[in-house]
Amino acid sequence: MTPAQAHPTPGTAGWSGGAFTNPVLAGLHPDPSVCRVGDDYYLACSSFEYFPGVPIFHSRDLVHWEQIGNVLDRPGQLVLPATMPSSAGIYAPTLRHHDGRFWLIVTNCAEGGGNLICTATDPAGDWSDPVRLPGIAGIDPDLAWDDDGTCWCTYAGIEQVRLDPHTGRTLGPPRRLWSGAPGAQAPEAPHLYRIGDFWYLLIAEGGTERGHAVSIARAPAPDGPYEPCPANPILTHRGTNRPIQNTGHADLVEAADGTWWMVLLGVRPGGGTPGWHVLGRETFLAPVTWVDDWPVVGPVEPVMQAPPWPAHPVPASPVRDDFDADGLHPRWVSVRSRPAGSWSLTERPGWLTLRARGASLDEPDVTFVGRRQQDLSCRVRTLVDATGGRGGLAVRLDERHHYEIEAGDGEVRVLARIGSVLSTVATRPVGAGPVCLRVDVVAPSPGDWHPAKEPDVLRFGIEAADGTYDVLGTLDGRYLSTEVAGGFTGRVVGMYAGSGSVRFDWFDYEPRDLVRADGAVPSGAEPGR
Ligand code: 6LW
Repeated sequence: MTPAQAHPTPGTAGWSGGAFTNPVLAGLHPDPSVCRVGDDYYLACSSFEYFPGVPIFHSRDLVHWEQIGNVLDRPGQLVLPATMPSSAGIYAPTLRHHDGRFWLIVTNCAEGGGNLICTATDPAGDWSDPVRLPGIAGIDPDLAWDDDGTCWCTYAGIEQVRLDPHTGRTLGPPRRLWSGAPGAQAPEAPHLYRIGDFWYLLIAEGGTERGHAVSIARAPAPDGPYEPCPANPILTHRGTNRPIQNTGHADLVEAADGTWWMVLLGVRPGGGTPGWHVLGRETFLAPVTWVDDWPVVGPVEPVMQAPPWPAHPVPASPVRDDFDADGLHPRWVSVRSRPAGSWSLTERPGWLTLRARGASLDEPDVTFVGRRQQDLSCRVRTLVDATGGRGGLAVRLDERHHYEIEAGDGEVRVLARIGSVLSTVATRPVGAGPVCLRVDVVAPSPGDWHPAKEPDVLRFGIEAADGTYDVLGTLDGRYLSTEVAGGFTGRVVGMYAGSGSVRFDWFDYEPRDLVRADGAVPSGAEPGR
């Protein structure tokens, strides 16, 4: 690990001077699957223990993406039981458009889950109730249709079976296809495409950590025999000091102009060695060329040459959600479920009211409404009225790794849960009435590196009406990283209730990639999305 790897890279997708910045979908957005309909692109990601599940995005240029909904947004479509560990749940969708409909196939890795298909004519929803696929026993399912209408489902292993996608019935026994490099860990994430004279089988191998890679094989027919690409793996960053690591789990799409593109997951480790990534696995974009009928993809860089068409920026997400709308924006997620009665936008109009179930973020059924942390540095605040209970602002990795600042019983507390250790970092008496709780997440400045340097620090405190910030506790961010917590997710920041009813007037999420280590924002800093 070199100091170069410690440097923050641009986190906000943008497009200027003929270049775009990666990731194109920052924060916990792994396992991207993409399809094109005319000039419109659609993309879906994994969502694990969060409800609603499978966020779905639209773009006109492959760089700027706007969330248009979630595929699994009704309790009837998605049950994630309290017994389910975090990082289980919804894994690795494939999104395709076929026969006038969008098809989404995905695995629910929770008890009673399994593989399922939902369809929609409008990808923003409503999506159908799931068709269950009891005959498909692996994760990462893919759907592809051949010319005679046969539907092939290919999944991790790599195995394949013919499927009736309308009923979920498999037709014939599954067959092993090809498993990447002999002995490679975790052949998974298959996607099957008919391109020219060949069927191509794109897979991930090497595991989703630093050894992650993308490989490909081709065959004259969907069921083989498959010939591996002599240049495999066609993409990997293993053993390099590139700022983007763990590159793998890819999907291909042909643009309307005939150019080819790859979306894939990667991470941005920060701090010293071994490097900690805190935002989860993110979605990156890279151009693809073809040589001898094999796809060629270069290293994935933080800044890359823009596609050869005009940019189509999407509206920036507002910094503030005032909770004045009739419903919650699709970006808001809850842990496992969001039952009626646990939240309300009408109980006190203009406020989000949360009613406690589990007593803390240690509990699988905590009442929590949050959004993905998408920027290496950011400022998050919320105005809380805890007169009727106890609750506040949390940065969550999972049940065993979370920091929070909470109000209740006449005081504000900063709490840190790291594995089996729970610490009250600070307490401060406060007067009656709403209090503004704030956390500044600050990544180190470029050049500020030493072998054990943390990836970021989190400063929790109270903001007064005049903007004065009283920091109560500063915590090391490495303990809210995937390398420490394990699993497949990243940070989610949000509001929770630990007892009674807690009301939130507004919630601000402000990218601050230019925040200096001392917390000051240099003049000219863009507030961002
Ligand atoms: C997913 C697998 C993977 O099923 O991680 O990186 C798993 N790839 O394909 C969970 O996201």
